[in-house]
Amino acid sequence: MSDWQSRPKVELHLHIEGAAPPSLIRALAAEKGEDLSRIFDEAGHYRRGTFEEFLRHYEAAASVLRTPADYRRLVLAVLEESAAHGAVYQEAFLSPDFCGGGDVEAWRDYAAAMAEAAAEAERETGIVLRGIVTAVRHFGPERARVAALCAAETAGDFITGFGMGGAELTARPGDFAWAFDCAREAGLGLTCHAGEWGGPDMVADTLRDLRPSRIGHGIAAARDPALTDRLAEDGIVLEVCPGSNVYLGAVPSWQAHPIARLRERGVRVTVSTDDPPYFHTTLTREWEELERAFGWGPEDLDALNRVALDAAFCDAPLRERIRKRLEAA
Ligand code: MCF
Ligand code: ZN
Repeated sequence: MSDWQSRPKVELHLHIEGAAPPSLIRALAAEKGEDLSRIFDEAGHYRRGTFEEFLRHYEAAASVLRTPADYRRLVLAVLEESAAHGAVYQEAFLSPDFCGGGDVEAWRDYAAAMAEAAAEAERETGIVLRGIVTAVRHFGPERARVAALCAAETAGDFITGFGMGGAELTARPGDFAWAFDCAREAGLGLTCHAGEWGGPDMVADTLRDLRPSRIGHGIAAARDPALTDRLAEDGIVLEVCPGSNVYLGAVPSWQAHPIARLRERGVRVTVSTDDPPYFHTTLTREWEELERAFGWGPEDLDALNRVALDAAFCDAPLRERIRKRLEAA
C-alpha cells in the first residue's frame, strides 16, 4: 500500500458543516445547552443512516454553528484535518441558508470570518481554501435565488463559485436556472450535484438548464454510454466522492463504483470526501480504497490532481502556484 497520507492532493467537493469533527459539534452543543446525543453513536461518531437521515443529522449538527465566530472555529478545524491528509488546495461548499438564514448582510460577516480563518490556516500549513456558495435544493428555488444573490454580493478572492446540493429528487434543475444565471453573471464558477440519486437524465438536464462546468457526483452518467461520451467530449469534470457513495448506498461497493469505468471512457474525474466524518473517510482513506479496488497508484493521484486543478475555481496565478507545489512533491 502506498503512503497516501503525505502526498499532496487537490479536493474540489467538501461541505463545510459536513466536514465538522464530531468533537467540535459536541463542544458547541454543550456550550449552547443543546442535546444532540441523537445524532451520535456509542463510539462518538455521527450516527449511520439513510440519505434522508444523513440530511437531518447534518441540519441538526449545523444548528449549533450559529455565529461567524463558530464558523471561524469550524474552518480552522476542518483545514487542520484536511492538511493532515495532504490537501494543498481545497474548495468548500458554504451555505447562506445556514450562515445567517439567507440574509445578505449577515452572510457578509460569515463569509468574512471564514475567509479570515482560511487565511490564518494558509499561513500555518500552506493549505489554500476557496468557497463555493451553495443552494440547498430541498429548500426550493426561492431560497436558491437568495443564495445566488449572496454569492454575487461576495464574489471575489475567497468566494469563487456557486453550486447546489441537497435532496436531488425534490426538484428539477430548470427550477434553479435563475440562480445559476445570476451566479454566472457575477463571474462565479458553477457546479451542481446531479446523478447521485437521480438518473442520467438528471445529469443531462442539469447541463442543459444550468450549464455548470462541473457536476457533483455525476456517477449515474456511467449508465448511459452516449452521455458518458458527451461528458468526455465536452470536458465536463465530475467531482466524484466514492466513499460517500458507498457509505450512503448510492453504489453497492468500492469494486462496483463507476469512477474507473468513467475515467477509462475519457471522462475527467476527480476524487473528494464530501462529508468525511459522516462517511468515516478521509482523503487518505479514499486513495487507499481506490488502490485496493482498482490498483490505482501515485501516478493516478498525480493525474487526477491535474484534472482537479485545471477545473478549480481559482485565478491563473494561484493555479500556477499550486501546480508548482504539486510538481515539487
Ligand atoms: O453530497 C452529499 C450528498 N448529496 C447531496 N447533498 C449533500 C451532501 N452533503 C451535503 N449535502 C447538502 C445538504 O443538503 O449540502 C448542504 C446540506 O444541507 C450544505 S451546503 C454547505
Ligand atoms: Zn456533496
